[in-house]
Amino acid sequence: MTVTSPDTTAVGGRPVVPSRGALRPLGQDEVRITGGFWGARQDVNATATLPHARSWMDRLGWTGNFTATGPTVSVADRRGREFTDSEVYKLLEAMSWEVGRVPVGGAGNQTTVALETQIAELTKAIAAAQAPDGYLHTAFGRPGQPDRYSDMQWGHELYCTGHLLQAAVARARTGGGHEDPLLAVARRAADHVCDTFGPDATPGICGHPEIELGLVELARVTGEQRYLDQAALFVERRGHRTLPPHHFGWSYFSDDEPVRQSTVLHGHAVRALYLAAGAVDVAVETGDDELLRKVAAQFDRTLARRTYLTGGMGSRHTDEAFGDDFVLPADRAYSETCAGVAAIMLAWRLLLATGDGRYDEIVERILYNVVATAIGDDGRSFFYAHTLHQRTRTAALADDEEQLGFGGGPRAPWFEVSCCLPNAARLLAGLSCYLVTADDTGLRLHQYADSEISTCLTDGREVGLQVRTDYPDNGTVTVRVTKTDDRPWSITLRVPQWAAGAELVTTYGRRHVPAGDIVVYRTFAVGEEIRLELPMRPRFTAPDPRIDATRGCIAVERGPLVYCAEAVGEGADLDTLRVDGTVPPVDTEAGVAVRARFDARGRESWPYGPPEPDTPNASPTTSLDLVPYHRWARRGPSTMRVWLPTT
Ligand code: FUB
Ligand code: ZN
Repeated sequence: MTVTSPDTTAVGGRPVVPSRGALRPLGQDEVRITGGFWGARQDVNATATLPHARSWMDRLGWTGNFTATGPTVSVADRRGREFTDSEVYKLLEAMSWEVGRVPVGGAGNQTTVALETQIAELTKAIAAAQAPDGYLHTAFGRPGQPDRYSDMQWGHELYCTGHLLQAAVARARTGGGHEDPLLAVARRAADHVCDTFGPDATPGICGHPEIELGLVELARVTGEQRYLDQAALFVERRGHRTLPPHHFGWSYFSDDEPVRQSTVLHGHAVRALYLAAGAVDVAVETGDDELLRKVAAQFDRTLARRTYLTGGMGSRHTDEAFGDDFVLPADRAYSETCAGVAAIMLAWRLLLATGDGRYDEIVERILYNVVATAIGDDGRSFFYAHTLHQRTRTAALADDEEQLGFGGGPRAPWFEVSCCLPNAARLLAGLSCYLVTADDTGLRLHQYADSEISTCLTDGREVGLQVRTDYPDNGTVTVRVTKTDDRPWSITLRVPQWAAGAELVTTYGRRHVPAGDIVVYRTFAVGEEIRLELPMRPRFTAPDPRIDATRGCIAVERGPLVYCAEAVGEGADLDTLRVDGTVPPVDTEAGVAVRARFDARGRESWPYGPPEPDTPNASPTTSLDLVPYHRWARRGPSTMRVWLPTT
């Protein structure tokens, strides 16, 4: 099986370029976000988050590790956990997508020029740290350090290499091209991995999947078959319990059962999701439809039984893992930001492969309720874990206060383990790539954002669209044709499941449209507009009764946004809240409101006792304002809950 021609994929700024599939992804050179909800966040990402992450990585010595551990310098100077190289690579990837988003000569020229300088400087340091045989990791293999690959379980060597390869792919596709020095480093590293772990060499796997994704994408850029073969081998090798036993169990490392035999994602959430995404890439490139079906089925079941309302995944703090089916406690939601990013990566790959619009919905849910929640307004603090119920008031942290340990806690400027911020940053910088695809007959709009689209259809015809919307505040999406010819083609719009009563307005009139994909196929004229009107009414949402932790509660959603009750400062005790589920939530000036009262009765000395009859409470309900979940913890210390007990 030969992967796609190398010459075609080193351009265009796309994170994923499958050689086959139902949909062709458009790149940053074809889709540009011009403003709105995501445009604002992309700007903050560029001007604040990237420099913030860079300064922390410099300050903590993570970037310096590449020079500090050079052949002539003492390894005692190496700083941080064994996976910090990957954070530098993710930052490099984010910087590369940012350069693709605002190319030199564009509006954000100065930022881009500065980024180019940083990319060149970091690339030089990384290249200098690479051993002559291609091995590259700053924590292993030098005198005084553990031997290379002596700790496959925790060493994260191949995990870091995977992120290096993804960064190099981003760089190649956003201007670096095939001759880019980071791509050369990546090729040497990938060759080393293939030499070391190939079919006739060491049969190892990394404790943290990720290399698979990097190898497949590098194969797509370079046309190098052995990278794809190696990725396929890593996927097949997993699940045979070759890693040493650990009290978290083999499932933590996705090494408890072969990928093809799993029925649901389990174990460490980020590991499981990266592996599944890599397996989809392998399946697509090798024509392995059985593997594709298996992973799609695992994801379906995970969505049906192991996913929070926000789209967040992972409910176990100890091992950052998926819980069993329906174990989705709101106050113990882990829902790591990285798991959100990884789930989008998986859903996007499945969407491209199958064309199934259901994947759009989960991408949207995670974007608005995990990714948008993760980062502070100024771009300089972030959530690692995303609780859905904050019982004790969040702490206020100083701007320079690092959070020790793994996850949890309030938005912090930095965590000892800071995988999440550069992960969100790389996604945000390249977000325009997740909005639109091309199919056999035209263009499909998957996510709605102010944007300009200019591309060629499969048959080479040039077409263009302009999208204007205040989504998600307002559900009107106006699509204007900016380039077309005198032959028909299609514009496909997505009507989300929640949008009952949606209407489509074209030059031929107005009509109701059901949830799903709405195809408008005809000969368009330049300037012609199609308007989709999605009703943005607040609505109650009930949980599956098998989720014991939320039984008796309801949540409020409006469009793609999950809402929450938040008590800022010394505000009300949200744990005594009761919402009247018979009175629908309404839009207000302040946002969304429900009828509620605060009346839970507690037991003083012992929290259990005989069941009490449900006596009607005479106290009247009052209007309670809710805020979008992504806005919580932005007004000072607060408590918060998404799931609201009913009267
Ligand atoms: O192990 C590297 C990263 O650190 C994982 O992906 C995150 O879950 C965090 O544990
Ligand atoms: Zn993370």
